[in-house]
Amino acid sequence: MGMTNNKTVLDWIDQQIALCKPEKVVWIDGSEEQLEALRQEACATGEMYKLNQEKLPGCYLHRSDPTDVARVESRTFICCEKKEDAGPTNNWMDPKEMYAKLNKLYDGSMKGLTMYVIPYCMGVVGSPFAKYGIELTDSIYVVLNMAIMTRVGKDAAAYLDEGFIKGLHAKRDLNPDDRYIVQFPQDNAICSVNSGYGGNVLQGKKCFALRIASNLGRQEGWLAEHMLILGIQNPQGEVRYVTGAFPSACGKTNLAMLIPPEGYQKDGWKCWCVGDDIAWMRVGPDGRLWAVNPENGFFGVAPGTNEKSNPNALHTTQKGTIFTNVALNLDDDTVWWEKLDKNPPHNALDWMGNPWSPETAGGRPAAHPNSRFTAPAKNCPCISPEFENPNGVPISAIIFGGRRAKTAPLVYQSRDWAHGVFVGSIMGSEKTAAAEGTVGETRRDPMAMIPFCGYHMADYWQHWLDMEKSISNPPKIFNVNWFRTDDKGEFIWPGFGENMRVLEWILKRCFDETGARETEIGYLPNVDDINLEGVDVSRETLADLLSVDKALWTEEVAGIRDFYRQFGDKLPKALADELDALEARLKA
Ligand code: OXD
Ligand code: MN
Repeated sequence: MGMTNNKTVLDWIDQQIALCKPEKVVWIDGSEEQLEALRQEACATGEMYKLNQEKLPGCYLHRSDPTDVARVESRTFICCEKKEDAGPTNNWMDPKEMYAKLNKLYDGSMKGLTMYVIPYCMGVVGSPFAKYGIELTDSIYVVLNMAIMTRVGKDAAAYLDEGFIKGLHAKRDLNPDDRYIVQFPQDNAICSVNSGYGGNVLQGKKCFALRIASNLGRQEGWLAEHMLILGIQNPQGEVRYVTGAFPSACGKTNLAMLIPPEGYQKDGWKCWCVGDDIAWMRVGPDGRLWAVNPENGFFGVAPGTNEKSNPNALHTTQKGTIFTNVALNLDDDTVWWEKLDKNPPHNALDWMGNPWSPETAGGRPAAHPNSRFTAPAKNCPCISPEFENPNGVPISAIIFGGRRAKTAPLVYQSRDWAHGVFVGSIMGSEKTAAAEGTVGETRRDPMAMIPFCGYHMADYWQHWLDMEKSISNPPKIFNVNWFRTDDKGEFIWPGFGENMRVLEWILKRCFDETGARETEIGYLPNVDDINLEGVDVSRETLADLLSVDKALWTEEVAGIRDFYRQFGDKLPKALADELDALEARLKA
């Protein structure tokens, strides 16, 4: 269709056509006419369902196969040449062996089907941060989701000469035993097969923007991170930016779209969302770290999203959104999920398309716990005016967080960059009853990158440590924990919008505008350094939230030693030294 004359691109596509043998090949040009025709086709075949267009204009529902509802870490591979370069936290297979396996699966997989060629851009097209890719897929659902999550079509295709990430996706028969999500860093290539579920097959997101991009960042001297980007505007009108990494189920999307408490709003504070999941960060000419969100939409978890927990996310999903695996309210063709409101529909279909009502469900959820919305970023009421700034936004603070009942205080600041990398490397969450494994056991998830780091985790830490040399004006690094509990297991800190109080302290620390006290684990606020006006938290409770239990931290040191052991002599010496220094301070 003449969207590119690039011979490398065209030859590669021809090879994939010869392999998959589609009946037809269609290039996605990004036009509304073409996308609309595809929506109609998907509705005609039952792949999508058109929702109430008065209440939810441009919105559709899709149900994935019940055996294909989440990312599958056990079937996700990093296929670099040498096993030791993938490290102990990734699955690895020899690239030749993997290609042989995949080629068998792809061979003839698109017979009678259409192959869609999606040229796409991660980042603002033409910006110095942007990277380009092509995903070949036999799924209209993938095309339509990619058109929300990334910039697709002619504009992106015009830049393919700058190099591109090769992506191939075939749904095949969705056999879970032959499901593969594979990254080949040496070839800048991604292959997914036997899945139709978002996180596995929308290749721009985890596969490209994290697993492949983390490799590019290492080679080119920048960082591809699993982080939200949030702008915080103070009453003087100045906007300061933070990025934040959190494991799943820690409220990352809520923090990315935070609404300040009423008192803060009256004083003129505002928050702006730049991104909710991924940050690409480079050193700017001013020596600061600048971040862009390479995505163009949100692929958010639906259950739990409501008018209270995250009104901005809810409003974002009211138009132009694809819902996956939520419940359908048959009375008015709208959608529902657990905790959306207290009025579950009585005449509904659950996420599998079976009749559902609260009376007859017997506790069966209406929506899958990992049901999702794919919504355009521009719908978000608090989307940052800098969202499309090709140079990104300057980062003042990097925040790491997890879910810890006792150990981690509400917030602490690292002593310096290397200590901050240490703080990121020991991130973890305690298992809740919902996750498999022993309740209370800490699952370490350094920088929230365990499933997404495209090379050896210890080399990744070394890359973080090395970045210090090129950042003359580095962001300060912090850790937060919204999840401390009392003796009854109840959360002590109210969280949500009230987290603004912690963000205020963090940003003030970055500009030497507030105090702190030095402890064994880093710098903590004094009780008077956190604003408690207008929130039902006493000074005593805050003091408790800001306490450091030496006995627990001594246990923590032992846990970290255990965790570090698997990285052997690849563990950066700077991190081993940080651990020893922490232990020494606790003993002193
Ligand atoms: C996501 C994830 O879907 O981190 O963003 O799993
Ligand atoms: Mn994520």
